Amino acid sequence: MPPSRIAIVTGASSGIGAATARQLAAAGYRVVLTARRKDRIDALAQEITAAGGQATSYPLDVTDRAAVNEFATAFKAIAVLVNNAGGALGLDPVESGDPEDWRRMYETNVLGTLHLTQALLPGLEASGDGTVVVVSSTAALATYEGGAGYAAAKHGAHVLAETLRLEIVGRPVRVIEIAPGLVKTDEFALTRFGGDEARAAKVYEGVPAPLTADDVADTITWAITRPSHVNIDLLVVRPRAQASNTKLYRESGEGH
Ligand code: 8X3
Repeated sequence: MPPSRIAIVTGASSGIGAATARQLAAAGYRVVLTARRKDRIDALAQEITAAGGQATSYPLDVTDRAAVNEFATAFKAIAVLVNNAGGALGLDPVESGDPEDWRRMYETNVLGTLHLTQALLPGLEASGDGTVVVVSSTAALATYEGGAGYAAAKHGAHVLAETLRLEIVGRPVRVIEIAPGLVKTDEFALTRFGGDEARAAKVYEGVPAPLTADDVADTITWAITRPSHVNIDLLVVRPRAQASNTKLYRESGEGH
C-alpha cells in the first residue's frame, strides 16, 4: 500500500478513536494509533495486525506541541488525520465551574486539534488527496446547562474546522466535521465526572439505545471513504432517543 494511504487517529486508546482505528484498518488504511496510554495503543495495534490489518502505535499527548512536531516528521504523505482526542471535564454551571477544567478542555479539544492539523497539513497536501476529520460534538453547535466549558471548547473545534475549510479551498484536502450526540463509551462520562461510576451511569440511565463508539466510527469511516471530491462538511449524529441536546427520552431514571 502506498504511504499516502496512512490514517492517523488521535485518542485511539479507547472509545470512538479505537473503534475508528479498527474500521479504517478494515477499510484498507494503514492506521497510526496515537494516545497518551502506550499500553492501550500497543495492544490495539497488535489486535488490528492479528486481524490482518496494518497498524502501528505512537504514544503522544496532543497538547505537547514539540512532541506533535517530532511525530509529524515521520510522515511525508498521509491520507487521513482523525482529530478525535478530547473530552469533557465536569458538568458545572458557569457560576461555579472550575477554570482549570475549562483550560484543559480547550487545550485538548481545540489546541490539540490545532497542533496535529498544523503539523500534518503539509503531509496531507503532499498525498494529493488528504482528509482532516474533526470529531466535535453536538455541544459544538448548541449548549446545555452545565455544559458551558465543554460546549465552549467544542464550539472552538467547530470554528477551527469551518475556518480551515474556507482557508484551504482549492487545495487537495477535505475538512470533515462529525458531531456526535449521546454516545455510550467506557470513558467519556467517567472522565467527565472524575471517575464517579454512579454519576457516569446516570448519563445513560433509561435511554433505550445510546450511540456506540462503533456507530460513530461507522459514520466517520463512511465520510472518509466518499469519493475525494465529496466533502461531508458537517454531520450531526444522535441516537433516535435524543431529539436535541436537552431533549432526551428515558424509559426510566433521570440524570443529564
Ligand atoms: C458528547 C455529547 O451531550 O455530553 O459530546 O455534550 S454531550
